[in-house]
Amino acid sequence: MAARSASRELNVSEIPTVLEEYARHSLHRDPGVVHPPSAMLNRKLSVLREDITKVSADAIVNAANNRLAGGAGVNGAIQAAAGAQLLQECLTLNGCETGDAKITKGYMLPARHVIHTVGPIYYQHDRQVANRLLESCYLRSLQVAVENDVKTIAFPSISTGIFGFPIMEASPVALNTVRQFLQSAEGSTIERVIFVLFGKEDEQVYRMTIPKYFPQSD
Ligand code: AR6
Repeated sequence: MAARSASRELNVSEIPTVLEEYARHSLHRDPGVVHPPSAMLNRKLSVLREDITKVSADAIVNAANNRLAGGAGVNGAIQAAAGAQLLQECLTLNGCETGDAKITKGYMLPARHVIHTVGPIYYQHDRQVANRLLESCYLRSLQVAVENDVKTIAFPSISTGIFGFPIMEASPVALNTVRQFLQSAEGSTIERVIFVLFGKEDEQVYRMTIPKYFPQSD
C-alpha cells in the first residue's frame, strides 16, 4: 500500500470492517470463541494501526487524565492536532472521574467530537477493580456517543501507555465491552467502532483477540 502523506484524513468508509478482513484472510479464525458469530456485528467493527488524530469519525476517544488537562501520549497528540480551543473547553468541564467520559467538540480535528475518558492507573488498583474501571471507560464513552448522536467512533487503547495496563489484559476487556454494547438495544444506533492502535505489537494483540469476541460468521 502507498504511504499516506502526514496530513491525510482517513474516512471511515475507507477503513475495512472485520467482516471484510475475514473475507480477504487478513483476520483468522480462533477456536476459543467467547461469543457467537454475527455478521451484523462484524460489519460494525474495524481495527487498524494509525494516528487516531487522522481518523474522520463522528468522534474519537481521548485517553485523558482526571483534570482533563494537557498531557503526553494520545492526549498530547489530540490536543496538538485539535488546537488550543480544545484544552480551553476541557478546562470548563470540572474534570472527569476515572471510568467516566465527557464530550467536547473536535475543533481542528477531522473528527466532529472528542470523547474524553480517564482510564485506571494499573498499579493503583487490584486487578478486578482495574478491569472494572477500564470496562466502564469503554461503556461510558459509548453511552456518551449515543447521547450525542455519534454513529462512528474510534478508540485508542485506553490505559495501556503511561497508565501501565498490559495490553494482553486490556484488549479482551475493550472488545468484550464493545461487543456487549453493540448487541444491546442501547447500542443499536452505533454504525462503526474502530480500534486505532499506535504500535505494531498492539495491533497484533488486537488481531489475535478479535476472533474470540467477533468470530468469523460464515
Ligand atoms: N493515536 C493512537 N494511539 C496513540 C497515539 C495516537 N496518536 N499516541 C499514543 N497512542 P497513553 P494512558 C497510544 O499513554 O495509558 C496522558 O499523559 C499509545 O501507544 O496515551 O491511558 C494523559 O494525560 C498507547 O497504546 O494513555 C494521562 O495522564 C495508548 O495510546 C495518561 O497519559 C494509550 O497510551 C493516560 O495514560
